[in-house]
Amino acid sequence: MDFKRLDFPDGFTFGAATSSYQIEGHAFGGAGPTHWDSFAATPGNVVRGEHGARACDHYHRWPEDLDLMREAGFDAYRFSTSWARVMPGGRGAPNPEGLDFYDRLVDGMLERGLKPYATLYHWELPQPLADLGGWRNRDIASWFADFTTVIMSRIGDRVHATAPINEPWCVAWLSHFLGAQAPGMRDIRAAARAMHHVLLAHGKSTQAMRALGLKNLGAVMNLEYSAPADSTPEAAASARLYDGIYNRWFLSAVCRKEYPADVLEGLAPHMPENWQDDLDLIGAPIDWLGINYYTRKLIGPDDSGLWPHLTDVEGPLPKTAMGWEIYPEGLYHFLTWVHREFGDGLPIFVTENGMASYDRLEAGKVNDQPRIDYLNAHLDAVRRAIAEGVPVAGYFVWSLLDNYEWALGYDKRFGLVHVDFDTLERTPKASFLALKQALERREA
Ligand code: GBH
Repeated sequence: MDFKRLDFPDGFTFGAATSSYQIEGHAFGGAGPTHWDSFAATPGNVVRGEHGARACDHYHRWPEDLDLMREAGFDAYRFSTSWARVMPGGRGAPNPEGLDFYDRLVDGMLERGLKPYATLYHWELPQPLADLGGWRNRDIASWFADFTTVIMSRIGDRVHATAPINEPWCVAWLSHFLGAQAPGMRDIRAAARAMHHVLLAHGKSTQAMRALGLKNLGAVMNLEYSAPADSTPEAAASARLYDGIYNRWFLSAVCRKEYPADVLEGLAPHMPENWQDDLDLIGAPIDWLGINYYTRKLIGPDDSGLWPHLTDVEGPLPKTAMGWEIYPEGLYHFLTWVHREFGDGLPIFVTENGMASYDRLEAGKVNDQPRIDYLNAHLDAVRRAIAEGVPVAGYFVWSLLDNYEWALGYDKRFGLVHVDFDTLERTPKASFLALKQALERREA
């Protein structure tokens, strides 16, 4: 890597991130069905119909995986808890085995000197709640607050920091308007409701954790840089609206207790009644902001005749295996912009950043130089933001392991550690070894 630990401020947190459904193996330990299992079982939704039933078998191999975290020299591990593992029906009786699992996992982190950063929801909604309308149903905010209380009563005393929901845009827009993730809807009314309810759930969950006396509560947003596809005013307006739906909707609500007017123009007719009354709760104080950043998009108008009239066109920059442009400047932009416009002095974490490639194991090694380059360039953007006074407090690589990449199945590999999905053997890639070297603590 092009950096050493000492190039970052004292106490800067380095970590890696994962999520429950993508690594644990949902078939194990008495977890209930989720809308991701249903989505994956419906032909056409997921590449080869792949699902998370076994995934990386982290459910059984977690000690080995935490050992890898420690070996890399990380300070913190960002993981998520599966609602359906903890409460198989989504509501009602908890599954003791599920609670025990997260209890052991958190202790395992502490034993290895890793700070636990928990995300309570990373996309696998219990199917019984999906059957009741899922994120379209206002009650989801209370169901989620109840789940929050159950899981955090068990592990909250040892967790270092917590965010209720990973990437509200994905939960709401990607899943209910673009149809790309469970439940796979393409419906503006469903989307508008989910856009509001996901934030209400964030607020209620935060409130439940405050009631338990927990601290260090944050929010994790996925931000995507939007650039106009060409030099027309129409493209400029489209890119601006994309930024509104993707980025400003969530940041404005949580940090300013308001929705941006340009997005409301399209969503207001479909919003649940009296949404205004919820903004106080949605915007209750938090302690940190998390940014997941991967790429940028070139945006222009479309001719569908339907709001929001947006389309994206292929950009000219080098791309990852996801087809996503590599654009580190976007991370610099977001760190400085979020700090200036929304942060109000809050510490900012890069809670995810990383790239997919089609890595191959050759003679026991994986040479993933492009990932090393990607991480270098983005960590450089982080350092530039810090040098300008942005309080960036930590950086988490997505991801520790190759894992279930949602609708794209298993062959887009994001891991620092290669996973053979037949034998489940883990092999640290070159990027893991490079990071380990950079993170080494040497006596001055
Ligand atoms: C993260 O989301 C997730 O938190 C994580 O679970 C996942 O494994 C990881 O990314 C890698 O995908 O080209 O039109 O599909 C990132 C949010 C939303 C970022 C979609 C890129 C591309 C839009 N992503 N976006 S499109």
